[in-house]
Amino acid sequence: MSGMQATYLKDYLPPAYRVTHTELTFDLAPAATRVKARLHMERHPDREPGDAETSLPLELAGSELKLIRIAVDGQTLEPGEFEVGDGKLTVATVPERFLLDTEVEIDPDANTALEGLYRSNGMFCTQCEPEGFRRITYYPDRPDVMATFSTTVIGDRESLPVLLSNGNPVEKGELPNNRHFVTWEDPHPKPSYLFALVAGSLEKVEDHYTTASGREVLLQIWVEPENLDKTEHAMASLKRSMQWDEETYGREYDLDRFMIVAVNDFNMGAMENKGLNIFNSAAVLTHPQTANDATFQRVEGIVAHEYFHNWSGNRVTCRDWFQLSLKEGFTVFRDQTFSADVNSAPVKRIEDVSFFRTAQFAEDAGPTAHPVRPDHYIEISNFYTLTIYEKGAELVRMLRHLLGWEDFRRGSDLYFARFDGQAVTIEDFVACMAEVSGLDLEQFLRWYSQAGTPEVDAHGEYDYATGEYRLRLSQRTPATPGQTDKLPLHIPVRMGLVGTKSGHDLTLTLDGEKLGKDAVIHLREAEQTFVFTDVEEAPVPSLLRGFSAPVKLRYPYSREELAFLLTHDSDGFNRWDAGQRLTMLALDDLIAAHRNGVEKVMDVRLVEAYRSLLNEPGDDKAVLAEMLTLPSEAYIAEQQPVVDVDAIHAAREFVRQSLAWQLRDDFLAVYRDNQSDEPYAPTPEQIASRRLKNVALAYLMSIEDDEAIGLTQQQLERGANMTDVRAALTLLAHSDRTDLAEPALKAFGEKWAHDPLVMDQWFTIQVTRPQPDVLERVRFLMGHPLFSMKNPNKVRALIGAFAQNRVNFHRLDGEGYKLLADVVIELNRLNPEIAARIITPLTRWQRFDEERQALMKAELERIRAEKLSPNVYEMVERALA
Ligand code: 0A1
Ligand code: ZN
Repeated sequence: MSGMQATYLKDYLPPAYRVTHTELTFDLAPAATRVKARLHMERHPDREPGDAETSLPLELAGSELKLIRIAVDGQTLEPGEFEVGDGKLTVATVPERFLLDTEVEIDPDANTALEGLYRSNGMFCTQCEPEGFRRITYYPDRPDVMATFSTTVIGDRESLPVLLSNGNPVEKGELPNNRHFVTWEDPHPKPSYLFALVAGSLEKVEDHYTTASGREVLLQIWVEPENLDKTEHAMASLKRSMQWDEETYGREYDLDRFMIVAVNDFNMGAMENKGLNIFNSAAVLTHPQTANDATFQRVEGIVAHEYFHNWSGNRVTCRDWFQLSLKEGFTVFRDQTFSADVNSAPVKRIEDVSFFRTAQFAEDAGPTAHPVRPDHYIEISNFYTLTIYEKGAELVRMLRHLLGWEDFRRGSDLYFARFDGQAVTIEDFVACMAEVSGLDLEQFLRWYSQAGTPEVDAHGEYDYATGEYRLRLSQRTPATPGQTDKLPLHIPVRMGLVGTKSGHDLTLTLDGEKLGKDAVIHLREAEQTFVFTDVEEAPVPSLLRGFSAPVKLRYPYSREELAFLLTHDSDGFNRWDAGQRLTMLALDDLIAAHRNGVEKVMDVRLVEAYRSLLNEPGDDKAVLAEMLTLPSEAYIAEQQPVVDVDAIHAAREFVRQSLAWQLRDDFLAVYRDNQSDEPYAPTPEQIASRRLKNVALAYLMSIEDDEAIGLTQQQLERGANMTDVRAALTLLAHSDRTDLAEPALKAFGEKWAHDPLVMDQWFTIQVTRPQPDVLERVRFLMGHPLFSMKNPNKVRALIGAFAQNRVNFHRLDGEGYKLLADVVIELNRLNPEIAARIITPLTRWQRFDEERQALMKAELERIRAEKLSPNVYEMVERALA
C-alpha cells in the first residue's frame, strides 16, 4: 500500500512547479460540493529537468476527489493526457508557465476524518494542516508552495448566511435559487495548509484593535447563537496577545480583520489559518458558570498560540513537515512566556514542567520516541507530539537563555526580516541566533536530531580546608528506536550554591571568574568537573534552576538537604522541585512497603515540611498550592523502573490521607481563609485562592472528614462558579460514599444536559473515579444519547480520560485494554487521526509487569490484524517493533 511508505528528510527536493496565485470557487452542498480551482503555475527556478528528461511532469496531490474537468491554458485535457491514482494527479508535459483549471466534487457529509472540508452541526468548515487541502482540490499540497489566494464561496442564503475565508472580503452578492456568494482575497502568500473556509448560521461578537503603527483591525469571534455569552475571555485574551507580541517581539498584525470561529467537531485544539483561526469550541468558549479556571487559562494560552503563529508559522513557514517544530516549538515558547507574563510566572513554569516531565519524558522513553526534527515518517499527522511542541519549546527556551533576551530578540528580528514570505528550516532559525550572538551553536543543533531524554548525574564535594566545591556532572542519553549511539549535548545548567549556615546563595567563582550568585554552567562533554573556589561555607547545590534544560537530573540529596532547599532556595521553581523530590523519597519507601506487604509508615519529615508550608507561607498562594499538590500517579510511574499501578495508587493515597489526618486543622484554616464572595474573575489572585482552597478541601475529603463533606456539599450547592462546582462535584463523585456521589452526579447531569462542553466534564469526572466500577460505567456512558464516536471531544472526555485512570485502565483482567482497542478499531475507520492518538497508552506496554505487557501486546496484535489507516498502522508498528 503506498500510503504506508515512509517519507525521508534526506529526499527533500523543491517542487517542480510552484503556484503564484490560487483562485478557488466553492459551490457548497452537503453531499456534493463543487470546487473549481484556477492555479497560476510556473516552473520552480531551483528545479531543472534531469539530462534524460525534456520536461518535468506536473504532480498534484489529491485524495477522495471526483475529477470533473481539467484544463491547461484553457484546453481541456482528454483521458490519456493525464493520470489519476495513488493519491495524485500527473500531467506528463506542461509549459514553463501556465494556468491550470480543475473542477472536482467532494462529499463533506461523508467526511468523518475531519480533515479537508467537512460539516459540524450543519456548519461547513475546513482543517487543512498538515495534508487536508488535498481533500479539497488537486494541489501541490506542501508547505513550501506559497501563493496568494482569492476564494469565492457560494451557499444557500437561508441555511448559510455567513460565508468566510482567509483575508478580506472584496465582493458579495445574490445569486439565483436563493443562493449568495462572498469573495475573499488574501494578499499574503501562504501554503495550502493555512487555507480556511467556514459557512453556516453563525453570529459574531466584534471588537477592534489599533496596532502600534495605527492599523485598525476588526476582531470577530463567530459562534453558534447560544454561545454568544461565552466569548468575552477569548476576545480579551486576543487583544492582550496582540499587544504583547508588539511589545515583546515587535510583531504587528497584518490584515484588516482577524476572525476566530468556534466549531464543535475538531481534531485538535485550534488552527492558525491566516486571518481565520478555527477553534475547537472547547478551546475558546468560557463562562464562569460553565468553565473552570484551568479552562480559562487554557483558552488564553491557545488564543495567544494561534495568534502568535501569524508570524511564527504563517509569515515565515516550514519548508517541509520535518521542520514542524520550527513553527510549533517557537510558538509554544512564545505562548508560554506570554502566559507567564500575564499570570503567575513561577506557577506557569511549574505547571509546564510537571506536565513535560510526566508526558514528554514518557514519550521520549517509549517506542514512539523521535527527535524534535524527525528524519522520517509514514503519516505526518502522527507527529503533532509533545516532543515537537513542548520539547521544541524547551530548545528555544535554552537558546533564549544561552543568548540572553537582547540577542535572542535580535535573532528573532533577523529571522523574521530575512525569511518573511518564505518556507524555511530549523537550521535557518538557529543560524540567525548564531549570527547575532557570535555563539557556536553546532553542538546545540544535536538537540534537534537526537531523540531521548539525557540523564545528568551530579555529585558535589566541599573541601573545608581549601574552600573548594567540586561539582562533577556526567551526561548520557539512552538509546531510542533507530538511534543507538548518542553524542554529548550542550546542556546549560542554571545553578546556585546555597550556604548551609547562612541559608543564602553564595557567590560563584569558577576558573577565577566571579559569576554572581546564580549562574549558568555549560556541560558539553560526557563528563566534566566544575571547581568553584572561595566558597565560604558548606553548600547544598541548587541545580537546573527553572528547569534550564530538558534533562533528568540526579543528585543524591538527603532528606535533610531537600527540606533545607524547600525553605531556602532562592529559585521558586527549585523550591517546589525540592518538595517534589522529598515527597518522591517518601513515596518510594511506601511503594516498596506496599509491594513487600509491610506496614506503611509515614515519613514525619514530610509531615513537618508540609506543616511549615501551611503555617509559614513564604510563597504566593499560587506557588503554595503547587507545593501542596502531590506528584500525580503518572509522574510517580515515570520514576519507577517497572510501573506497579496498585502500589503507586496505594502509596499516594496513604501520603494524602496521612497528611490530612495530621494537618487537618491547618487545611481547614486554609479552606476558610480562601473562601470569598467576590464575583468571579479569572485573575491570577482569585485563581490562586480558589486553587489553594480546593487543594485543602481535597486533602480533607480524602479522609471523609464530616466537616469537609458538609463544606463540599455547600460549595456544590452554592454554585458560585464552575471552578468550585467542578472541584466539589469531583470530590463527591470520587469518594467511596455512593450516597454522596450518585445524587450529585445525577443533578449535575440533568442541569447541564443542554451544554455539550459541560457534559464533557461530567463524562470525565465519572470515568476518573478510583472505584472499581469505572469500566462498566464507561461502557454504559458510551450508550448515552449525548456520546458520539464522531465527536473528538466526547471521545477524549470519556475514553481518553478513562485511559488516564491508572488503576482502572490497567485492570488485571485486561478489560480496560480491550475496551480501548475496540474503540481504536472503530475510530480507525471513522477518524484515523484520533484513533492514532487515543491508542498511545497501549503503546507504553514495556513499562509494566509481564502479565500486563502480555495483555497490552495482545490488544495491539488484535488491532494490527485489522485493515488499518496509515495513522494507526504506523503507531502499532512502532509499538510492536
Ligand atoms: N497548528 C495547530 C495544530 C493543528 C494541527 C493539526 C490539526 O488538524 C489535523 C489541527 C491543528 C496548532 O499548533 O495549534
Ligand atoms: Zn501551533
